[in-house]
Amino acid sequence: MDHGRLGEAAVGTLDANWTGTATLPSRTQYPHQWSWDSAFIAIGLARVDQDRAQRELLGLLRAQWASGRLPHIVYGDAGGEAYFPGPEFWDSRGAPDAPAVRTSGIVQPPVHARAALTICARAADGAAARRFLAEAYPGLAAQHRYLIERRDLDGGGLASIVHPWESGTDNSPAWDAFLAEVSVPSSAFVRRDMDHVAADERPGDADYAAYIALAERYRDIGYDDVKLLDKHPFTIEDPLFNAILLDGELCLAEIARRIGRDPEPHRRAARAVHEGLMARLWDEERGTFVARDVRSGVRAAATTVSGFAPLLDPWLPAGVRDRLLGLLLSPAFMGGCPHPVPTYDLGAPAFERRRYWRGPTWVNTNWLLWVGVLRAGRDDIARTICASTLELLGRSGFREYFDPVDGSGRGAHDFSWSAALALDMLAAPDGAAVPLPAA
Ligand code: 9WN
Repeated sequence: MDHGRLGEAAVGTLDANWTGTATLPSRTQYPHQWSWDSAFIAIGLARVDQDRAQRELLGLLRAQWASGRLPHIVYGDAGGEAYFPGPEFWDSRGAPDAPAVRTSGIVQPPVHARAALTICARAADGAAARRFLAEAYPGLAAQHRYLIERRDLDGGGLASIVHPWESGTDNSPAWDAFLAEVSVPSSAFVRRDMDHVAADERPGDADYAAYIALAERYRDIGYDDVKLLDKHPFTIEDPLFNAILLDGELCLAEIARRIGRDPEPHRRAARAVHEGLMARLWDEERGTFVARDVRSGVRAAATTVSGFAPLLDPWLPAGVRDRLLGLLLSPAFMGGCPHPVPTYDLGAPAFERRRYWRGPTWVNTNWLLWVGVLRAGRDDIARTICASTLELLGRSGFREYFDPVDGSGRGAHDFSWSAALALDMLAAPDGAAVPLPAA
């Protein structure tokens, strides 16, 4: 499909998923507002509709808890049966700091500060864009403060995730060994996620039961992060989540500078995450960053796409950066399949071409890697990632994820962030307009 038609189709998909206040990731599979989806969607919308891009992000921020927690789902009118778990499951209204609107109780990677800065970078009216930044900044700063103050569980400089859904890469093989420690029974429940998507493209029942059990555990301690180390069986430092946190702090520093606030606390916070990433998650032997259990110090054995996310870190030592780029280009990832970048090592025994987060290529991780390699000064790799992502979307449509070997689409159809990030890449394939805020 030529790029003009691809762009028109992307706008059509985003229009069809717009509710009037937010963009649903998918009308069938995910019929509510999701947190990091809205950030990616706002980045794409900023290319075609400033007003909607700003409303997408500001609307999400209105569902923020008083503690700064930005929930991963904001429930709309789709009805309790449309998606499981629904609002009753999370019982957010039972938490003292929750907002009036019904939400989940967990978070997702904080791509939102980058989204806000990107919206501003695309705005024709500079004064209006600064007003938008001033409106978004307090919520974004509170979101980051929550992660840095409440989720750095032992003072090591990194935020922990307490559920695979918080990673955004929910079914990643990186969680397998940690999930095996979670004792499941949960209450009885009915899965809704296979009503529209084939079972072999979704998590297995054992993983799903562990997700529900873990979410219940967190809910039942009242979402009280002080109790996590004692009472919660899944507290993991993830390289993707923390690299996005670092990048987000640098974006916040730039936003602060533009609206006359002090950028320094954000730069210091970014630097602390950098120190934590290097000290805790860099695996010298494997030449990549890996997830780590904050309680036991045990590291995940799986080598996944999340390990490349620290390319977003401008302080990465040259030797570390070059080893990461070597692995990225190797037959295990970009060099080993026609439709990169696979989310998991192509040669790993547990690699699966179709199952969500256990091998398929995703547009949001490609987009993050695109920004990461631009940050690393590798415009040549950025061009390759951009071209192959757009080729895949032209061939198979705005699917949720793709088989990296034959390029076929998998998961939900008409998926919003696939369309939105296509718009961003189509507008500047060389990444010339991607904000890379000063370190
Ligand atoms: C659970 C909405 C979300 C994305 C996640 C993706 C998937 C949900 C699910 O869909 O997760 O949050 O039910 O599978 O893994 O990254 O935000 O698109």
